[in-house]
Amino acid sequence: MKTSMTSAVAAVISLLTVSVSAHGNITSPPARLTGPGMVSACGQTAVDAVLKDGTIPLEDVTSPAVGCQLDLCRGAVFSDNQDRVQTYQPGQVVNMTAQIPISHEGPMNVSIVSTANNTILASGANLIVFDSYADEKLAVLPANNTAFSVTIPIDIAEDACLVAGDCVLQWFWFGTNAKQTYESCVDFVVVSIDQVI
Ligand SMILES: *[C@@H]1O[C@H](CO)[C@@H](O)[C@H](O)[C@H]1NC(C)=O
Ligand SMILES: *[C@@H]1O[C@H](CO)[C@@H](O)[C@H](O)[C@H]1NC(C)=O
Ligand SMILES: *[C@@H]1O[C@H](CO)[C@@H](O)[C@H](O)[C@H]1NC(C)=O
Ligand SMILES: *[C@@H]1O[C@H](CO)[C@@H](O)[C@H](O)[C@H]1NC(C)=O
Ligand SMILES: *[C@@H]1O[C@H](CO)[C@@H](O)[C@H](O)[C@H]1NC(C)=O
Ligand SMILES: [Cu+2]
Repeated sequence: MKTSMTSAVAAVISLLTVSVSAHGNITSPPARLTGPGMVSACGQTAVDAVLKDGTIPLEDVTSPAVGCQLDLCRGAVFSDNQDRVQTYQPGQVVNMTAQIPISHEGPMNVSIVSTANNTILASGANLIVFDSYADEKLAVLPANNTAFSVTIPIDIAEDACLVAGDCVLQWFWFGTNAKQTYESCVDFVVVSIDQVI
């Protein structure tokens, strides 16, 4: 009995060890990943932390180098993600999926961020907003926590988001009590309908 008890405890502990380091990220569309550009900006230690847990909160990224922009896309940079750029039209509905292995209740939004200045584009603010997201008190999360959609604004400035790397759809979630921030970014360009035709 002692042995099976010990191994049961060990199994629980190992489960906890695994799950403690898994919180959330965007799984579709393809979101920014790490690469050599992020190693240059943030350092190998920070990148190793993200590689170890792709759902890590900003606060747990180890020893980010000075100049690493963790508060933009968790430090991931465009140069590492040039082959992941999505093309959207104004008014297009973009389906997104997230994984949330561990919940921490708090606000979430997806907004268009100008990467040049890490500022939310006026027309792209709060394309979706949850005042209360990832509530661990719920037995099951609402389906829209992990599958939702945003609409590319119809009135997006004509000269905004024309160049790949300029704009990201940033998923932002803050676990209020946990004080943990999660970010994933989808690089995209907006083409007008005339350009498509
Ligand atoms: C999301 O996390 C998984 C690990 O669960 C990782 O494989 C994947 O690269 C991460 N994606 C992003 C966009 O961070
Ligand atoms: C987006 O999701 C909706 C609702 O789940 C679905 O009806 C639609 O086909 C999806 N669109 C794409 C392009 O996958
Ligand atoms: C929406 O997300 C941005 C980051 O893209 C964040 O700065 C802002 O506080 C969020 N808004 C709310 C209401 O949580
Ligand atoms: C941030 O940069 C974008 C793109 O260059 C620009 O449209 C926007 O006005 C800038 N916002 C601020 C607050 O500087
Ligand atoms: C998500 O779903 C819940 C329950 O189904 C609903 O009450 C809530 O308004 C939805 N939130 C958003 C932002 O769509
Ligand atoms: Cu946590």
